[in-house]
Amino acid sequence: MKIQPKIMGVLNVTPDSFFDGGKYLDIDSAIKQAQLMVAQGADIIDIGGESTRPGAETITIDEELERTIPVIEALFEQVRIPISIDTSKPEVMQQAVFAGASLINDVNALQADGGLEMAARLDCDVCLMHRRGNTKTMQNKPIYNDVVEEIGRFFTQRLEVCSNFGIKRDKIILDPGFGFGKTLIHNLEILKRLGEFKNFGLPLLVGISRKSMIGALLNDRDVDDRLIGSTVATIMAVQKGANIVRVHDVLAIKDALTILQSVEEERA
Ligand code: 7PJ
Repeated sequence: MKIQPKIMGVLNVTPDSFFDGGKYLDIDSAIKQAQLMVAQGADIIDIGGESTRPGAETITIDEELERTIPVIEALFEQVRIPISIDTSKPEVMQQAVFAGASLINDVNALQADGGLEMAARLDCDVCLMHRRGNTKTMQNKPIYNDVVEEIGRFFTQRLEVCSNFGIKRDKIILDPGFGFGKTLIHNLEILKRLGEFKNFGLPLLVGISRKSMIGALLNDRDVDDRLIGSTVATIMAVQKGANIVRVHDVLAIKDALTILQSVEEERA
């Protein structure tokens, strides 16, 4: 089995993201962190200007542009790997791509007004993530009959809509959206059955890194102490077919993947 997943390093230029919020608000520290992640083995850098943690405040387009665009411009000059923009706002997608981003990572799966038209026009890669509700409502007791089946149905619908808008299927990446409107048990079921999403024949992206599901499984472990748990869960996702892993801790994940790949390929 050939396992060649890509590592997407998270770079949040926000004051309030749950793990790295406030750390990379100025351009210099953002660039330094991105360069560190590249040196550690990141294949993609994902820039986010708006926290999507449960209950987070929404911000204006201008605020999101001010936070993200200068960082993307600087990164585009200084790093040689693809830059992804974590946004749901069409205006931010556009300016981010003009500034050098080549992947739109939308936790809202292009459901904002104008999102589909913009993604079609920009003609770059798009990650469609599943979530239930929005950041304010998504943790209100989500109920699913069969969570994997329902996410799959959502993917089918969004792929059809994307196709109608002229977004080519080979540009699309799917993500079941761990923690977005799911209970702990739903998240476990999604991870266990992740391989079922391979039926779409598209790359799968997963973001588990330091999420509350890891804390919950480890006796409410604080976010700073979830590295081992999130590394193990991320590697399990890779073994079940994840092609891109969105992580805060590039070095740990790179090491874990190196071990996994060496064993699978029986070579050093
Ligand atoms: C995800 C994301 C995820 C994708 C966030 C966090 C919350 N984008 N953005 N997938 N999570 N595609 O990092 O915990 O799971 S923000």
